[in-house]
Amino acid sequence: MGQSALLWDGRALHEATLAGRMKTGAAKSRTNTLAVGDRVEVDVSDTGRWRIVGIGPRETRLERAAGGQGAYQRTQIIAANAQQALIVASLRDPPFRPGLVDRWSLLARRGGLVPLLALNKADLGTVEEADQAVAEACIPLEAIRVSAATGFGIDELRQHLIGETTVLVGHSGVGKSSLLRHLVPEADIVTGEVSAKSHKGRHTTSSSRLYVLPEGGYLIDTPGVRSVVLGDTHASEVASVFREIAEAPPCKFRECTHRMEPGCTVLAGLQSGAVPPVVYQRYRKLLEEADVL
Ligand SMILES: Nc1nc2c(ncn2[C@@H]2O[C@H](COP(=O)(O)OP(=O)(O)OP(=O)(O)O)[C@@H](O)[C@H]2O)c(=O)[nH]1
Ligand SMILES: [Mg+2]
Ligand SMILES: [Zn+2]
Repeated sequence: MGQSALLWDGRALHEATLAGRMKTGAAKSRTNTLAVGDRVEVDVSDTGRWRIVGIGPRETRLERAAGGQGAYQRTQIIAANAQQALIVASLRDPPFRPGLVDRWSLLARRGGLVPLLALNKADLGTVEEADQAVAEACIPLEAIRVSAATGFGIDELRQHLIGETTVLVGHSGVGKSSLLRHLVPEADIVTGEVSAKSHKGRHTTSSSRLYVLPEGGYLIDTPGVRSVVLGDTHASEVASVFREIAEAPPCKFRECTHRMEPGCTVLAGLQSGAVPPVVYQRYRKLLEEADVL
């Protein structure tokens, strides 16, 4: 979000600009000044112009690294004050990638949001295939199988959203906006085509937006991002994504990264079968990709 925004006052949307002194602060900051979901303080002029003069404290933040290193690392706040992150993935077109779910799950937990999974495009396979994809990947999240094409699972999904602020995240083309269209019927939402060749959706959602759910609560649609960069990450954060690793008994060393340390209960669990190999492989992959501290 740039220097202007749409504000929801509980009844209507208003276009607002950022007050001058806030722009000065924005130039120095290494992140976006305003994020969708922010609660703001406004000043309304005699002529009816809305200006944002302050931003309230953020209860949660979904944030990703956006280039730069060390002290110069920039971040992007994808959404503020959402309680849940609905990670949308598709069974096919684009193919299901558990590693992406892990990354979003880490970012959500880090920012104080509860991650959930919606496996969309269930119509492109059988129910068994959808169940199997989630089971094989040992995804430790509440997982809802849905299809925006047929409406399958939408009622179940709706139950999870009532009264909460939920941000939709996931790769381009997985069907975030299509799901939103079911949930917020009157919304005027643009969706795009997935090219048959690349299986990648065109970036159809170009900026994040908040929608009001008819049953109460809010949904935030975001553009699909190509790279989910974690930035500085502690090994324990990576472990927290995987149930079997997070719940393993304490290792001999408190700072154990579960790679080769003696007295590691995760490595022992891998031997005994308590930690499934697929979980351990994904843990190692995420650990390597993250700039682990
Ligand atoms: N078969 C099938 N196609 C779907 C389903 N949901 C969405 N699609 C199609 O997938 C394509 C992409 O859907 P979008 O809703 O635009 O995807 P998005 O996640 O919002 O994508 P970005 O805005 O680019 O991040 C469109 O052609 C949709 O019609 C589904 O459940 N089944
Ligand atoms: Mg979209
Ligand atoms: Zn260990």
